[in-house]
Amino acid sequence: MCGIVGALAQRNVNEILLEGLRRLEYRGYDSAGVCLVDGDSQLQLRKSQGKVADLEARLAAAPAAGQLGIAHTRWATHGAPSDRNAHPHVSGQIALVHNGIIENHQPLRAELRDKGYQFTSDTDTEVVVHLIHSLAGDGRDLLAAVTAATDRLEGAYALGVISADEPETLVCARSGSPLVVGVGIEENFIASDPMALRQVTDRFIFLEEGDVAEISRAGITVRDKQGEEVSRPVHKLDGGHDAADKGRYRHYMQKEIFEQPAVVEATLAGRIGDKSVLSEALGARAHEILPEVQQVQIVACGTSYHAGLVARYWLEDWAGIPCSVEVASEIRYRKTAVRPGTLFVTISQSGETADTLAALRQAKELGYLASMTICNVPNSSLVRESELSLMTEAGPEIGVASTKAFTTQLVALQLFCIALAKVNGLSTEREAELVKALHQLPQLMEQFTGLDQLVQDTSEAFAEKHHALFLGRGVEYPIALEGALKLKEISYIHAEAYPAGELKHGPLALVDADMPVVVVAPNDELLEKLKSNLQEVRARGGQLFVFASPQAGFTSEPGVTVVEVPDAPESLAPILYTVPLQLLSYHVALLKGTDVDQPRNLAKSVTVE
Ligand code: HGA
Repeated sequence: MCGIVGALAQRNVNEILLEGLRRLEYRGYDSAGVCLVDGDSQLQLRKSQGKVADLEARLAAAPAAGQLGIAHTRWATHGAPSDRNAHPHVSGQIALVHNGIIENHQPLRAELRDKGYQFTSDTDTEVVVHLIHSLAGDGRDLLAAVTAATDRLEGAYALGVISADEPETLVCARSGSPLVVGVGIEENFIASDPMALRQVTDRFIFLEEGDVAEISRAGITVRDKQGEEVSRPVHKLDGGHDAADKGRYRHYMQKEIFEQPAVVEATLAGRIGDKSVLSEALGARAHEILPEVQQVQIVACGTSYHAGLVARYWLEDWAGIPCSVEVASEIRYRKTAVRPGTLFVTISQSGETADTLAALRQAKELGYLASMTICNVPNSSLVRESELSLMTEAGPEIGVASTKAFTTQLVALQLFCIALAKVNGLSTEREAELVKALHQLPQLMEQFTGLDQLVQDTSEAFAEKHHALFLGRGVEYPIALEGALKLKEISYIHAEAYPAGELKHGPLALVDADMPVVVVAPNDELLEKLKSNLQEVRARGGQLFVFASPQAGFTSEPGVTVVEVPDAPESLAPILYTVPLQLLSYHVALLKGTDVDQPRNLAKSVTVE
């Protein structure tokens, strides 16, 4: 998704801005741009469709320097990816970068056209810079003009704005899209993600909804929605991982798959004792809230939604608590009936997923008992705005296709489900059994990543295919969904997942010798039923690829390839069986030569609706 970086310093900030953009590249984008105010108080604008490297080439051909500047990576929502639609956008002496969507851009555009403004892009963003310009024309300074403009905007925005007439000021504002201020010594910065500024500071102010900030070299003034000056805390973020390092791996996605044993261990650390989930695991308020929970509503998008679907099986089975799971972009736009005692649970890697965040904000008005988030980024909007939060300790995830974030979400969800089951009569023996399995998880995860070569050999059968089916039953059905999503995302092969029992109600019509059918087949009570479903596929010439342990009793034969996986406790199967499916999509993508870490049309942390 779009990235914003801005800086005001006593040195040339061009390289700070470019390094910031490079650090945001992993999110997926289609164009990049920078605008600096030079020593003669002139705007120096350079933009380019394509990668940050293309922008750098443009800067090498036409250098620009300045002590005040803004920069952007764009992921198009309104208007095709192109040089002219790339940000920053300029109106007179004012330049602006924007993340988000301005929903009332059409009436604003008409109004501004009537005033004589000419539009040079197809973006919703351009209306904002002309609006600010028109308001500044009424004698307002940049801060006053931006503040007045935000009153007219509908939708979501994070804005970074500069004016060549005010070379000592950087103004920014946020509503619905994340923005932080990086605090330096005699220099200050803005970014849509602290990661962009880690090379220049470790101190950050997280702006809140409706905040407008005026930044000079010496200080930062924040005003809230009501225009009142407010003091926002400065957070010191510790070192963290340097996400820019792929180490010995060819792709971030590959690195992240192989990190899973370690990050799963980190997510469990300090949260489980010998035989029980530690009550502190879910945060201080869990003691009061969990006993009141009578129902759970999980809301998420994409891969996180699949994690939620898995949790439903665990919650209903272990805690006897009814659970619904819904994608955020749906629930937020329908009338929902909320029963008393319902806990609202969001799941998101970034904690900034626009639809999930909007659903949480809406939920606050709807009478839910409380909210909880499962999230990978401390201090993100979802964490700050939820009553309970359970962090996944996956570290920065750079590959657009989520891997380690998903498996750590499953671990965190399992801890949550056990904790909730404990207050709903889960026996100490059963808890001890589940916790014993969790202790084995990092080591088993290691064994499952060790399937790499075997899966690589299997992947060759997929490289020339145009479609694939993924089957699972019970708790493995969401894992089949996740496997199909991974294949779609990075190899662009059309893949669908079905609960195996649904085959005969339609998808069986698709099965022929050209249709590889991937089956997630752990040794559980649905195994025999699953085997019957697979007979239905074989009878139609479908090519089966079965991921199963030796105990499941499958043997490879013409038309059936069994990928043998280690035996594992049933409660861990969804987490572990995910790994070979991730490896499968990775190896198929390698064979197809696609951009594994930044697949076409997709972006990381989807901060627009
Ligand atoms: N709507 C703007 C910005 C898009 C964005 O924030 N993407 O993540 C545009 O299309 O340029």
